[in-house]
Amino acid sequence: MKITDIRIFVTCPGRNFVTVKIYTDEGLTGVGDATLNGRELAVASYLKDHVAPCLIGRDALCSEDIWHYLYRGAYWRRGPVTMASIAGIDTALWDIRAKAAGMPLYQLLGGASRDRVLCYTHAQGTGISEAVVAVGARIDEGYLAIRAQVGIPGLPDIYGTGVSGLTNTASDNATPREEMWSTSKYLPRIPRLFEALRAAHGEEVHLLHDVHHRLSPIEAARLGKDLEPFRLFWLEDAVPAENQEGFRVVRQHTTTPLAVGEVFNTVWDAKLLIEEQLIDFIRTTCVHAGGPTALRRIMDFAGLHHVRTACHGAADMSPICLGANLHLDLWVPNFGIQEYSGYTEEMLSLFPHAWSFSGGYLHPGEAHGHGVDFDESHADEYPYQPAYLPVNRLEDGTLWHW
Ligand code: EZ4
Ligand code: CO
Repeated sequence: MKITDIRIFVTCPGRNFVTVKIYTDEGLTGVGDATLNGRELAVASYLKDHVAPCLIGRDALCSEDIWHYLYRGAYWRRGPVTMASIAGIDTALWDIRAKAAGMPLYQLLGGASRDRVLCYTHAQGTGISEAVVAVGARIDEGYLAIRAQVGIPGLPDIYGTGVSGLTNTASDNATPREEMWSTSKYLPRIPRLFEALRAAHGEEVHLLHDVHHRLSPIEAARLGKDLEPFRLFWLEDAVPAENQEGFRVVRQHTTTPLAVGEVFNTVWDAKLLIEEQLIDFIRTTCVHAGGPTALRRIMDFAGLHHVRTACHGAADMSPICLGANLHLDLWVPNFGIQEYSGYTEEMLSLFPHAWSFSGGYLHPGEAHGHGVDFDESHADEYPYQPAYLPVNRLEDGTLWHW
């Protein structure tokens, strides 16, 4: 089965998505997500100018060889632009392989290890009482696991609160918005949030929190300790993880479970974290970690070391990424949870999908392939719009981690 064409679409149905579509001489097509929020056009150029021309005429079923051809063959390995590009191709090729086999993708991986996939969603408030109400609304919608974020008195809206964590598109955001951060104001605030959440909603609901890489190891250790009475499902991205050894300090001091890895591109970014069992959940996801070929290797490596999976699933990865993740989630023995922050109707209209949500769980569906399509006939209606993630500064103006 030969690859006859590869087309790259950058569309903005509310936010920018990079979509790869591969066509074959047998009429089968496959789609993959290659979105890299804030750097979409770099990935599109990498694919159009450097990848697609090298793949025309190759066997669409040789996805393993094509993965290594793109990873080793570039000489310049790793990095978010390269790995999102490889992911777009690899996800589309797995879609084609599963369609050719006449099966949903999870069947090719080894079949279902569970009936359904536990997911968590987001809730937030500028104030604690608002966050408590928002979490309650999510519980009423059927969610069993909820990530809670809250604003900090004396600071404008921070990550994950107000509107800032949810939208970053276009018109109002053609250059990165600037947010403000204070660790000393943040640290005592978060335990008060979870104290209020447990008092209002009880012990059963799974509660999560995302630090978004803003603390030092010893500060994160303190926060983990302070949160222990409230039994979090996890504390996410407690410190910037370029320095994997930093997690040793956090780990030594707290029994709050730790999750990290949404910005990782390869297993090398998490090798020490996993081998030393410094984390409980690895957050690598299809689009940023090189597609199903690479992600399942990371998942198996994690499984050997008692680390469970927790694919990143915020709305700045397309519904194709979520669909592909769900097949890996249904199969992987060491599954933990799947992030699911949802999509607008406009986004979903461009990406018809077989996955479904019910009672706090997702399922990838039984469609052949990964079950998510791309309606290219409407692509022109949603042209790319410049948009960036925010940047973050301390109160004195120092640029900080966002
Ligand atoms: O900020 O996907 O856990 N989810 C997150 C996300 C990230 C965005 C960055 O592009 O941290 O909301
Ligand atoms: Co996160």
